[in-house]
Amino acid sequence: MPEPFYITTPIYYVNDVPHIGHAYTTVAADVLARWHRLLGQEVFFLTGLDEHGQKVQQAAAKAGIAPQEHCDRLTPQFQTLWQKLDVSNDGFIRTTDARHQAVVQRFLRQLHDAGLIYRAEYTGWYCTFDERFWTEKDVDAGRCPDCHRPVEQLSEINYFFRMSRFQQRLLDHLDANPAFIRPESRRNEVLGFLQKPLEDLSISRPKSRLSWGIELPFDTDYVTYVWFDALVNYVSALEYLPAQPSIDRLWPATVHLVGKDILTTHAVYWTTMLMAMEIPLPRTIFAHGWWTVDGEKMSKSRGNVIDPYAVVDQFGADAFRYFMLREIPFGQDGDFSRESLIGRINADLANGLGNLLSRTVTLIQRCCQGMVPAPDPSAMTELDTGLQAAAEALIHTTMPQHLRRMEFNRTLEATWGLVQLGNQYIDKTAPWVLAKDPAATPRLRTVLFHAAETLRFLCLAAYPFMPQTAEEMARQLGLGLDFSQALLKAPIVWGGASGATVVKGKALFPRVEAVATPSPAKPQPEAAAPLAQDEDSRIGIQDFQKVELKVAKVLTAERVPKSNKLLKLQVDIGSEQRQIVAGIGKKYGPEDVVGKTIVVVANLKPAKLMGVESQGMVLAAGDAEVQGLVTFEDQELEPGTRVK
Ligand code: ME8
Repeated sequence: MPEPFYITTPIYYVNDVPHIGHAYTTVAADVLARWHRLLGQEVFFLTGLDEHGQKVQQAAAKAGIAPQEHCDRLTPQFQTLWQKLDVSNDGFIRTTDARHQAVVQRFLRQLHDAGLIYRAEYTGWYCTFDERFWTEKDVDAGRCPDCHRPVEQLSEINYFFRMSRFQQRLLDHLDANPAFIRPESRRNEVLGFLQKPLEDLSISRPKSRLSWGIELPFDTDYVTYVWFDALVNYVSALEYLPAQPSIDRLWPATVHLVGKDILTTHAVYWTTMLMAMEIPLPRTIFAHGWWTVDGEKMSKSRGNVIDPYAVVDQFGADAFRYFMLREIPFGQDGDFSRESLIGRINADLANGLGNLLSRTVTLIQRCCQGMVPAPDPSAMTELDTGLQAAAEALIHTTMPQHLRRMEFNRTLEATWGLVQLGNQYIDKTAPWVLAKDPAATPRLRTVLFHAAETLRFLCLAAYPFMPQTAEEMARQLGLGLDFSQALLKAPIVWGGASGATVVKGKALFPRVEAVATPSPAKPQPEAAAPLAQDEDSRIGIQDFQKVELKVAKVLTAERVPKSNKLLKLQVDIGSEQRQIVAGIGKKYGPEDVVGKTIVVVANLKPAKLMGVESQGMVLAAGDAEVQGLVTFEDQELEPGTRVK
């Protein structure tokens, strides 16, 4: 039996509703959970809420309700979001659960009895926001070195965990286990942090200052520091949550996924706590990067917090999941903008994957009575074997390699490499041309089989990232795939799509017009400096990618009556024939352009010119007067080939 895969997210504070940052970590964990289930591993995926501490107490006070009521009101906001995002967590923990509190108290007593918790007076600089003390040398001009809010001097009797005792053991562990903290840059941060002597950790708060917490079992005047309470969730959950998780079977956790903001609490506090409790350490702590919005830190005061509910309602869960994991390498910081999201939806999802599925299903319906044909070995070419090899390499080699390293964006890049190859394959093999020649039937059947089979592999590759899309693809392809099964436990074998009855369905991803609502209200700077003219009119690559440029072959041309400027062209753009009205008639006559290989904009909304419908636009040089048509003179290019 392979080792179980136990993955956790941070447990989020319930001081406010969830935002895209919380969704990011949770979706990333979900992708790994789904992937490992496909591989046939036992998976336990834990998420939950951190309900104690000052932040929650303050939020409840602001709302004028008791802290527990505040937590109970906010909990569904997280749980419903996870449902909307198709998060498949096995466990959901709340730290106000009496069973979790009992485990925390047991650990506290154990450490106290072992002399690893002691009482002492401490004077230091306290940051209310971060709920922690800083020493004189840490404080930066009266401000917290972490959040930069003002700190206040406090002298207090508290209980301390002898964290300093474990510094060398932690260094030794880091040394012996290079993959313990990932990525490498974060490991180096922790090593840097451990260059300074490690101090003991205050693990209590006097009730006179903060009452919302778990009472210390050995002093009822105190509650437990929220981080000591919260971190214990990763093991307490295994003791009592439903679905019979078991600490013996599941611990040590395979991976704690966290944001870079809480690296130290996990890499130093949690690991030393575990050492003190004589519990083995997790295999990996992975700290990912930080999302900003339109280049700015996300914050309530800036009014730019992105509501994941609104994004999912507008664009769907899968588009959001895809974008978050495709846009930036996991581990690095990234910027969220509606423009980039829409760019990805149109370019990768609608024009890429959606187009591949829709043209394949349409062609199978049109040419093979809706049934995926079997290939004819005598009609095979290198194009087919190349496509098969690429699909097999993706599922059996590239995906496992990248996902082992949590390289989500590279996994998706590789997957979309296959999507592109699939679309190019259809462009090159031109099944609509083969369909016209009865002698080409064996080739036609072979081509359509390969396109459908590639999509079957793509279903499996897409599933961890985009579960709804994978289900819909499987449905349209007529594949009875049950994704709750360990479909990749044994290598999947090329050939399974033949015989399936395809069902044409709605577009996987309708194109999104970019003019929708702007990013959430962002206060405008009072006197924004005007942008330089050229800077203002520049576009990003995503804008350019929205324009679908394709190679086309001019089949026929004639003048539009009563116009000396317009020519009516019939062009082959690979997937279909189009009528395009072009304003090139002063420079060219119909006889000049027939047979030419030109470039057209294929995704322009149809328009009427002098009463004649035009379903696209040709590219030509010149301003008011056309000076030359963009053509490919000496290359044999297939109609439909993408121009970038
Ligand atoms: O820290 N970009 O909870 P929290 C990326 N309760 N990820 C982000 C993000 C952003 N802008 N904002 C939040 C806590 N996150 C503690 C954790 S664990 C035992 C206790 C994600 O509600 C990221 O995972 O402040 C980050 O670490 C976490 O939310 C912080 O959530």
